[in-house]
Amino acid sequence: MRVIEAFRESYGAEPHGVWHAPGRVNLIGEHTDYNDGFVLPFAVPWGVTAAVSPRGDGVVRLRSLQVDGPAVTVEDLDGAEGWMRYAVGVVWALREAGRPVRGADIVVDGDVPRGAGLSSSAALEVVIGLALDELYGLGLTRMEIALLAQKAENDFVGMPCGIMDQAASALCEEGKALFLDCRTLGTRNIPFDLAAQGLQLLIVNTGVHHELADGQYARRRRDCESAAERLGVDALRDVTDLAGALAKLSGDERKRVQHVVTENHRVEALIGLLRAGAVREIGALLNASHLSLRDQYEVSCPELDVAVEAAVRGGARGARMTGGGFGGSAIALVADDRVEAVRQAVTAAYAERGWAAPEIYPATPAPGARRLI
Ligand code: GAF
Repeated sequence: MRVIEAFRESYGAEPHGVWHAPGRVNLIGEHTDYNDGFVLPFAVPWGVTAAVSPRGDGVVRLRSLQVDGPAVTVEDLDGAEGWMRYAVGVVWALREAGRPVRGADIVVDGDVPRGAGLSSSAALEVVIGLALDELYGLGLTRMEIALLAQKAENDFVGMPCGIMDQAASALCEEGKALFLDCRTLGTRNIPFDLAAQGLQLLIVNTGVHHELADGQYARRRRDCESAAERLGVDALRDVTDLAGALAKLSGDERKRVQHVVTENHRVEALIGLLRAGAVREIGALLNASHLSLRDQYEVSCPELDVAVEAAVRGGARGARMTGGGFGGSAIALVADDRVEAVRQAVTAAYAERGWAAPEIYPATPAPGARRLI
């Protein structure tokens, strides 16, 4: 295993163990997690693998096989830079929580496709959290690991994300999607077997990330919080009379509420269809989610819209952007015999606009974080 060889080469010893945590796609329930709402992600077969040993001092040494150069020694966690902040942020969060975590030697190897928006950062946080939990005998639950990973991202990296990505990486199961109530943190692993129905879920990786969009995520959060305050509810999850709420709001707040409230209903409706064995019928909900994210939440972009429209035109049963938006990936639910047509339709639509061809690959629900060795 590459990560073990690199560990030996960097630190002159065998790692105490090797762990893996996956990235995720979100089937539905977008921008609902920080509104105390519902999400339905599943783990993808790509993620971050980490070889880790504990250290008796407070030092963290880190190396990534995706970055040239030798291991970096971090003595002062605050001084860590770039990708390393996601990893040492977890050490910081554990110490903040009063956990007796000293140092660690770490080598990571990631295979989440670049620019895909499939949560490689959450995978990195969760794999470090799981490794340290086991190496230091902390006895944390999977949800506690996810919450510490989220705290690292919120308070150490400075990205105000919700809990979805970390929870998906820590708690998903093979062949299942994870229903998560982001208020109660209750979860249910729901069978999501597409192959049995002659279906595939294609990921269309636009490969773009619109830099101008940075800061938009935090702005959307603020829109939601100010709307909740105006409506006198703790979170938008609590809006029960949508028409009444919309009548009290205007502008961006009105649009954001329209999205969040209807998106929560779409998650529940989709779960109802899965329970009824009607996975072929979920396409309309995916399409509606995309339109709502595009027009009400305003987090899509031309590359995502073209991918979704072309996929549907090519015969997908439904398609939508997935994740935070402004680039990353779209997903398309496609019958086996339409996969080639959808692939061609999306590729042609990109070529017409002079855009680089997007990568398109099927995703099946993979297992969540686990120890490999
Ligand atoms: C990003 C965030 F990290 C998640 O918490 C979630 O809000 C998502 O965007 C949108 O649904 O992935």
